[in-house]
Amino acid sequence: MKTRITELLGIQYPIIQGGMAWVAECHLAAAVSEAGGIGLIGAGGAPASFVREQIHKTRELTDKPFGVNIMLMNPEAEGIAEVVAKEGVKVVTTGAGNPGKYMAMWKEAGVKVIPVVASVAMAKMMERAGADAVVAEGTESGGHIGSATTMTLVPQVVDALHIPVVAAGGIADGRGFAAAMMLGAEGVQMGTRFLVAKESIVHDNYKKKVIAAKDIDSEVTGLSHGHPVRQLRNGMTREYLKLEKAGASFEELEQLTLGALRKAVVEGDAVNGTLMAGQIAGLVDREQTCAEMIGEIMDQAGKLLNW
Ligand code: TUI
Repeated sequence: MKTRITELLGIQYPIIQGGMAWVAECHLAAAVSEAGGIGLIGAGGAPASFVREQIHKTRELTDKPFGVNIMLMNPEAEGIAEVVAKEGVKVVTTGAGNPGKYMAMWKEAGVKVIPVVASVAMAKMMERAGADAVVAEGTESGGHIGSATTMTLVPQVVDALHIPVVAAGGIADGRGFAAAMMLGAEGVQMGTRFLVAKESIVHDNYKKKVIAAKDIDSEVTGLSHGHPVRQLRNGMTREYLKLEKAGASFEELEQLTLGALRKAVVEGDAVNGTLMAGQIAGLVDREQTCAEMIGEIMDQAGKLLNW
């Protein structure tokens, strides 16, 4: 299967693993790359030294290309951007901001740049700034989200750009993959399905919640202060939404969420932790290896698309 994304990244299948903070570390990234997609190390809120270490560990686990995702709200984003250039990783993806100021440095280092965008305006800005591709991420996604749905965003971004577009948000099987291709995407990015991979270090309590989740089990917190985050409904979201409705300040709400993602991923606190997951969690029903997941998806998509 060949698209401009497989060519750009030198990979077998155009499947990018989402750069999930705390979740996407060397084991998951290497497993996805070994399976023919491209794995990412999710820098999240980590320091640059951690990211460098993770790059070295991933290189020990695979000879295949992999990348780094930088969450641009991280105060250490600049240092991480430099590590990515110095280490010469294959590709960098970015989220939650505009990576324009790092673009020249990355291009000079030969790093492919694929910003994650949630609007046509941002997508066009990224193409003008020299991006190699974009990920158009719909509001179905887990974590920090925009407002447009994948179904509406992807074809509009495809029409507005010349560079290839990767679809994200609500994709977890071969049908979603095939649908994304029909919308004009040349690859997909998936987070929620890989969250429950055998190679994912996510605490079992968290994985079980994703596997048990039904179609309407996610909530969006933080809409009132402009940082909407999709996560599974639990004690944390109930408390947050109650405070948010009562007009709590950003600082007050921050207190509640501080460290909550780590609490869910590392400690397995499924009540007070933030269980970030996309709306497609209802479709994700078992733990498998990344190779099994990718094999199944490509098999199903291949039949639908007559490859
Ligand atoms: O970044 C994501 N998803 C994320 S980041 C994250 S870490 C976090 N942890 C706790 C609380 C909040 C966040 C969890 N999930 N996805 C990519 C994405 N980027 N979605 C939306 C955007 C985006 C939004 C605005 C990209 C650019 C943008 O532009 C704003 C600007 O600066 O012009």
